[in-house]
Amino acid sequence: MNNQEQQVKKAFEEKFGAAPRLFFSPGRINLIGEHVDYNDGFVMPAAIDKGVVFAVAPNNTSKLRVHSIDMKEDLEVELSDIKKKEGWPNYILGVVDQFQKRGLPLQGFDVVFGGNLPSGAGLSSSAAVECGLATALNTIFDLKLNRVAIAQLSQKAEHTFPGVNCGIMDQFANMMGEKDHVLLLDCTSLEYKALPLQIPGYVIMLINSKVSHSLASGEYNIRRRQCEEGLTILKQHYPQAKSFRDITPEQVKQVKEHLDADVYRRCLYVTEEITRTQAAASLLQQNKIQEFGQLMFATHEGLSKLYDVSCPELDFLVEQAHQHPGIIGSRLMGGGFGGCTINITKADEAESIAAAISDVYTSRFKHAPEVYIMQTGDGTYEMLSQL
Ligand code: GAF
Repeated sequence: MNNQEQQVKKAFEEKFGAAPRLFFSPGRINLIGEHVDYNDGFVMPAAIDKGVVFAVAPNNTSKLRVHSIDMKEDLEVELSDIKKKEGWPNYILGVVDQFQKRGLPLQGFDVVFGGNLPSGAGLSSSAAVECGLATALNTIFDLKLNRVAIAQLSQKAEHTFPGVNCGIMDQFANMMGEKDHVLLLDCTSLEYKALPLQIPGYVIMLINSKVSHSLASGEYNIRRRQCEEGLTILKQHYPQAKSFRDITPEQVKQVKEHLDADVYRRCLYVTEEITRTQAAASLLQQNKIQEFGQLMFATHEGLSKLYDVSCPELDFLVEQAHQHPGIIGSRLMGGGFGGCTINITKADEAESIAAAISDVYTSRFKHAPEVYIMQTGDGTYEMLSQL
């Protein structure tokens, strides 16, 4: 058992005086396909080996009692009184509310949870909390939801309580991830292929700008609304199109004057990114990594100039990456407005490149970035061997 698991288990035993079941729920990275999961596109995420550990047990009361190790706070609520609150409790209460809305019977339970995902880094700690708790409740109360249903329930929980109208990517990667694979996910049908992630001689390096993003700040939901508005107009011009994936960037350009200027740029980005992700999937399967990396740079350009979800710090990190031949692809990852860039980097140069980029970044922004070499991992699981 690693330190994180031991700490969570011990905290549970001390607080609740019972033996819990333990669950691990991972964060995620995404190679390419950004802001297209809620636009019927394709994405290419992977679960990682860092995440959130849950210790959970029924408590024979009518209450849920939760302790967050990272926030050093408690939450105690009657199951009959589930309402929105401020901050982290919403990720818990939203999940409980979704079980109840689906008529799935919960009884009182105790939870302690704690993680090792850097917060605000764009590694989806929110999906890790939602899916981890949902899996634990599904297991201890034997509710028989399958893994995709848990991802969907968790996505809905994020919409209704924290209030972020996210797509399915993060929760799907969290539940369906497979070590050493990325998932090529069709966000319309939820069909997916687990593609082996073998890039000999390269590592996946994240550089955390340490600018804290806040999807809930509203910009994410605004992007989503702009895309919906754009698609409605595009469908009037292209009645055969059911979704963005049936519309080409060229077709968006042809009706530019009918779209609001920002809505036009959002739609152009989305149609380009959907095409790009399909091309990237095919390149990855042919081991054409250099070309794959070029598409990552192109994604960043689109996220920065058309989708307006970058910031000076992320643009700077990607510009720096461009100047190092040892990095073959780089872009902001996740919702944007801060968090990390993802970089495919030569393994034997990663350390020196990280040091060089950290130096120039620190002199430019007066705070240091953090660098992580990522390992993929499995989707949420119960740590059975620890029982
Ligand atoms: C966040 C959301 F939760 C995802 O659904 C996805 O839209 C992502 O931003 C951007 O690709 O992580």
